[in-house]
Amino acid sequence: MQDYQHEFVEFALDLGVLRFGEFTLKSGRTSPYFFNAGGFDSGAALAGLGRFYADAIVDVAPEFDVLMGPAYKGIPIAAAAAVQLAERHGRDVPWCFNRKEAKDHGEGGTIVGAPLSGRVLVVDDVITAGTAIREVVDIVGAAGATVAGVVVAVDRAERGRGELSAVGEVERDLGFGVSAIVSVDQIIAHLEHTGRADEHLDAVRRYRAEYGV
Ligand code: OMP
Repeated sequence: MQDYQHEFVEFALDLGVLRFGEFTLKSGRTSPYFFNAGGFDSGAALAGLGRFYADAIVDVAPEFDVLMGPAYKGIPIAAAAAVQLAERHGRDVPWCFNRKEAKDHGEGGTIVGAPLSGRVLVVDDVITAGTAIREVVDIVGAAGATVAGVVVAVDRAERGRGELSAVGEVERDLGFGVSAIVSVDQIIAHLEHTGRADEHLDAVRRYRAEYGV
């Protein structure tokens, strides 16, 4: 595990973005932990988030023509990552996001920002069962563009539709890679290493054993 991954888990814990309790997920599963990207709710928090994504993009993302943040939670992530790619890495990349509902006046359409064309790097918050990512693939495909890869903050490493992991299924079915700043195993390793959230560790391990791969 890299230093930046430890730092990212600390950052998310400090901001209460990574929290413990009882949460119902989109998949219907009841999880003892949750990553709420909406909790990066100040300028400094968003700048920090953008740095982690930008570092991860430089580190692991494939070549791409445009950065895309799916509505809603991907939008500030794409904006923050684009800023930090320019500021810290000297890479001024085009970026865009989609609207959930098409607009029929003004500039119209569902895509805001740079044209959604060519090789698209999608940035989003979390992958659990892979549903959200499959929806984005449809949006990108409808624009005549191709998803080159996906970068998320957290890979919960859970089963997708079958016995494979959600990431494994997406990679097999859709033919691009999904990378994460951290996986749940790295979160667990960080908690074990630091002793933080010690009282929740067993519940997270049990959940991982039940739904993980
Ligand atoms: P899937 O579509 O099942 O992959 O779930 C991913 C989505 O669930 C994310 O884009 C979030 O909207 C939401 N989510 C979180 O934000 N944080 C979590 O820790 C877990 C989920 C979730 O519901 O699975």
